[in-house]
Amino acid sequence: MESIFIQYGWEVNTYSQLHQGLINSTYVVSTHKGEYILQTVNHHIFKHPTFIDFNINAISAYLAKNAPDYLFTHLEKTTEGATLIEWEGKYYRAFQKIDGYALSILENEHQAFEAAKQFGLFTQMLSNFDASTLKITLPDFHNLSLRYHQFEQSVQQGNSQRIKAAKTAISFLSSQQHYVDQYEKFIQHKEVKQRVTHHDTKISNVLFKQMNGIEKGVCVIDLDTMMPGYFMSDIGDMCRTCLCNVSEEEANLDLLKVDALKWEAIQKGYLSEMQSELSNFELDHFFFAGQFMIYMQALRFLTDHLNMDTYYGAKKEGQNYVRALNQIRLLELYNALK
Ligand code: GN1
Ligand code: MG
Repeated sequence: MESIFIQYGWEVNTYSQLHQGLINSTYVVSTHKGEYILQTVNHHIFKHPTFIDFNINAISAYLAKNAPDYLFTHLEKTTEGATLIEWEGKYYRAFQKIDGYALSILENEHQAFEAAKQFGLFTQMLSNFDASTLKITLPDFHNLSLRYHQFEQSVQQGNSQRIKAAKTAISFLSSQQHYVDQYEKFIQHKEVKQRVTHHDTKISNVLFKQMNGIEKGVCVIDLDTMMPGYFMSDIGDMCRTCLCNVSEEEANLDLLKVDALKWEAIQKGYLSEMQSELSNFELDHFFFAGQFMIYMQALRFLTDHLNMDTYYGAKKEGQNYVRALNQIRLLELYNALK
């Protein structure tokens, strides 16, 4: 780490690792110039860390010119002016730490409104930015047809013991393939547009702050998967992570509850920024967005479990199986809202 600190010209007082996110490693570093967030980019998953760097810098420059007051995680420059460091086979980048806190579970619908408003504002701010100029940091990231195909492959080629034990979950997810057809119809529709999309709008990717006694969303973070995409990805992941009273790690499925008021709040919050941007056809797919993302996440977790956790990793035996079952239960509860 010392060599990284030197490249940024930091005199470091303390640093510690934050245990958030499944993919990258994140540290908070306290220096003589203030606090920074330092991250390694997982280049086994993000094969081209330079693409992420390009995208964040492109958006950063656009916002600095067109919306200088918008709070954004501008990348920190090294003493040589670089925003991405390659060092001993790892990639590093840093941001100034923004004042605020992240939540992993929402307590009330006000927070759901605030979070959705921030994600809506993000896309809205960039509505005149040409999304097609962004690099694709993860090809087919939210391509449900591909995710389904990968799931089928894992059922064919994965660990046979795990496949046997997961029989019920496998047949449930197979029986819900209609979501894939619906997704295909959605993306092919002429009223559907690709915009600058965050693609990881889980609740912990919004920062909150108390302002005059009111809890406000202040900005969105974690822009690695920011690329052209569909609004369904962002709404969907909010539904997936904001409506439930427990996280995707919860193994006791009886504890899961889904809150209809929070669903309303997500819709209101997002539309407070995005109403005029979305077509009627897109607006009609608000509920489907949640089904799409919860279903996809269940597929992804189960696929990884059957493939011996090669993507997400697992700290405990069967962790991705627990997550998959959790998401299946969440999907059932979500559908009951309708
Ligand atoms: C991963 O690393 P993190 O927690 O930001 C994943 C998301 C999943 C999420 C599930 C690049 O995000 O797609 O929704 O885990 N990111 C990638 O917790 O695969
Ligand atoms: Mg992420």
